[in-house]
Amino acid sequence: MIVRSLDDVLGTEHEVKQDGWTSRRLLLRKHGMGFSLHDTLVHAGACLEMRYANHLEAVYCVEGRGSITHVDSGENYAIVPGTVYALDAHDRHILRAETQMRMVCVFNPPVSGAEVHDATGAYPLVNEVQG
Ligand code: 9YT
Repeated sequence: MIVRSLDDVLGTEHEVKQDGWTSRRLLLRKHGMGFSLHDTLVHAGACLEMRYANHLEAVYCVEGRGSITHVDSGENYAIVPGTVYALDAHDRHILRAETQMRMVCVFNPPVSGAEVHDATGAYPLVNEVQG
């Protein structure tokens, strides 16, 4: 069994900050679960265009409010506590935070820990050997 807490991550290399968000990565590839689990803050006013070409992601909002736009369809959805969205088709999306949002994010395959978005809004696929 693995037991971790946010305090284990804060101030370490697994607290990853990029423009508009801070991702606290609680479970990583090295934990062997087949997914990674992040407690992510999306900062108030952030407008993030992303497309995870190499990953599937589910995101569950527990605090704050904002919206998500599915770029190809133009569909827009409000995000409030209790909303989950799942990017099951490597969807290009734009996330907007009206207030700071706290999101629980799950990635498949798992991230290794320190990944940041590239110019396309994706994370690289880290191979099994590098893990
Ligand atoms: C909600 C979202 O996608 N934010 C960007 C950061 C990312 N999800 C992460 O690594 O936690």
